Amino acid sequence: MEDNDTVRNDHLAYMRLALSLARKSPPKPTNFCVGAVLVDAATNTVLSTGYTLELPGNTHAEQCCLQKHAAAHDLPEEQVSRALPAETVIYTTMEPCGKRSPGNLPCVERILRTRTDQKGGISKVYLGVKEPEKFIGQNVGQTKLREAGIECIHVPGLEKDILETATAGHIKESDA
Ligand code: HJL
Ligand code: ZN
Repeated sequence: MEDNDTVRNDHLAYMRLALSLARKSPPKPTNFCVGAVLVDAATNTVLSTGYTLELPGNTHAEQCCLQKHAAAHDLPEEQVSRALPAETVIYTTMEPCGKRSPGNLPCVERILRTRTDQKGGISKVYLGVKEPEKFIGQNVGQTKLREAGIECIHVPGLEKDILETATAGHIKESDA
């Protein structure tokens, strides 16, 4: 018997959508191409989508998702929680970053910030793969989220495609 959560939301379908978004990200050797989908789990509807470098600047998928949703409600990203339903969740092909290059706020902080007012904000993060230890060593993203009471749930099944897409712009050993 499937639990209610599985009945209401097709996690793999949302992860596939996130992967199709990740494929739109311009490949670059210094980051990962990631896709993200913000979902109202109560009504099973997509609120916003994003992919790495979709918005101007050095933008991450989760960041684009939140910034686009905020902009659609005439809000700055810091106040996006005002436009988030009580059961908001995010699907991302790669676990959110806990650390970024200087001057960029990590996506974990952006997600935690949605929970600072009385309303729920983002309560669950569904992720396709952990971040490979290539740029920042071990990503502390999931640990930070869990410590703050946000559930991090691995959605299995697309790891190979997600990693191939994420590293599309990387220099392969065979090319060196
Ligand atoms: C996630 C993204 C993205 C990454 N991770 N979850 N979503 N690009 O959209 C993580 C990776 C960083 C590099 C370079 N990638 O992006 O650790 O310049 O992209 O801050 O460490 O850091 P910047
Ligand atoms: Zn990030």
